[in-house]
Amino acid sequence: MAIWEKQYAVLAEALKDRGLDVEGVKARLKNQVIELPSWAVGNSGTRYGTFRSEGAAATIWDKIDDCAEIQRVVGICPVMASHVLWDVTEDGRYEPVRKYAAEKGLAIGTVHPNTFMGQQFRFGSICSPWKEVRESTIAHFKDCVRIAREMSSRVIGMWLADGTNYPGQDSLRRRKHRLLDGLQALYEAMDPDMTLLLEYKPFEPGFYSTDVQDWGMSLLTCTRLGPKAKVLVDLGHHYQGVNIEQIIAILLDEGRLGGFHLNNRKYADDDLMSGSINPLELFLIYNELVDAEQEKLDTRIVYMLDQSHNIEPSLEGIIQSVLNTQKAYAKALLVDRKSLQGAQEATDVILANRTVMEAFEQDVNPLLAQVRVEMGRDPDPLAAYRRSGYARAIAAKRKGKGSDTLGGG
Ligand code: RM4
Ligand code: MN
Ligand code: MN
Repeated sequence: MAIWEKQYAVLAEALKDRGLDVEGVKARLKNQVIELPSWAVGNSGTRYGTFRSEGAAATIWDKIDDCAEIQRVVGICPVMASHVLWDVTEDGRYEPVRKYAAEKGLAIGTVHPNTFMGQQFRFGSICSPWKEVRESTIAHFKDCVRIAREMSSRVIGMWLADGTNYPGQDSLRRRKHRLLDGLQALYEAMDPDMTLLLEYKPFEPGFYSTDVQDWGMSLLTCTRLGPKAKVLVDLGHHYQGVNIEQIIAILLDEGRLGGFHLNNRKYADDDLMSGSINPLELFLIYNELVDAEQEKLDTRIVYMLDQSHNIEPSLEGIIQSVLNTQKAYAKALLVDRKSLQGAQEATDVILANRTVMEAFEQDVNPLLAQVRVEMGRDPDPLAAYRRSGYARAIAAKRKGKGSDTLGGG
């Protein structure tokens, strides 16, 4: 018997004693889904440069292979998100992408249009004062709907780099009108069962103003557009000290939380591995999600990683992020909600806080190992990946073919 098996037996016993449905917790952990972004498996970096890895994926086909390998070891990532900018096919057809992914056991998730890379975007995309750019961006949006259909994706993920650099550069109100007009055109082109996820970001590349700068602006825009539009929260897109879990709670309550871009940061939009810098914050976010789940709110939410693996090997960084996120969810599932509610109603601040922290402090590794084994996976996905020799195999096979996603070399 491995040590984790003994630890799992003790933990399961203790949780049952507390009246927790351990089988139910395991079932929910098995149903967790995290989308893998196609672009994260390739070489990615910072604006200062990219450190290349031998064997990094260069084509959409390589990316599918890599995501399938990650899924083989983690078991909760059967979906790959695609970025139209970096995932172009040789002939502009995307039906073969869906087919190849399906052969590898993957579905295609969120489709991301390109609104930032290209000379035409100097003053923005749909908010640009240049009419031709607004029109060509809308035409691109419509093409993204076609691409999504061909790949059987039902979700369009929208991040706009639109903003200005100097006071007076453009009319902030007119830009707001252009924003709504552009998104309205996309919204109308979407199928009735498609969802539009609108991401916000406080600054960069615009350093004076950003057209969708915060969750308020995203929510306002989504409300104007209609029920198919929801807010996407990228965990790196807030100023320091912002209480992200409270934003999550509010959006959940309003039925407008559509998706996450999971990553972690120390300072700004650092795109570090999910749960690597502030695991408590990730846990508290999941605590709100579990709370909403248990109160039967609408929790059809897309969880996607959006990270940049600058120095660590990409696939290992992604696996580690998946495991960290899984851990946060597992801990949140263990919160003693009855005691918590009791303490809250009795205004017992200390006990309420202790109840939440006890779940955070719980070692859930044995529980997750058990879940993985029940799913036919290795209890330690990272070790399984390292043992497989996959990194060596792709380095030999793709020699000299790597390409960069972000940051130029
Ligand atoms: C942004 C944002 C978007 C991503 C771009 C490249 O900061 O996170 O999701 O598509 O970067
Ligand atoms: Mn993002
Ligand atoms: Mn970002």
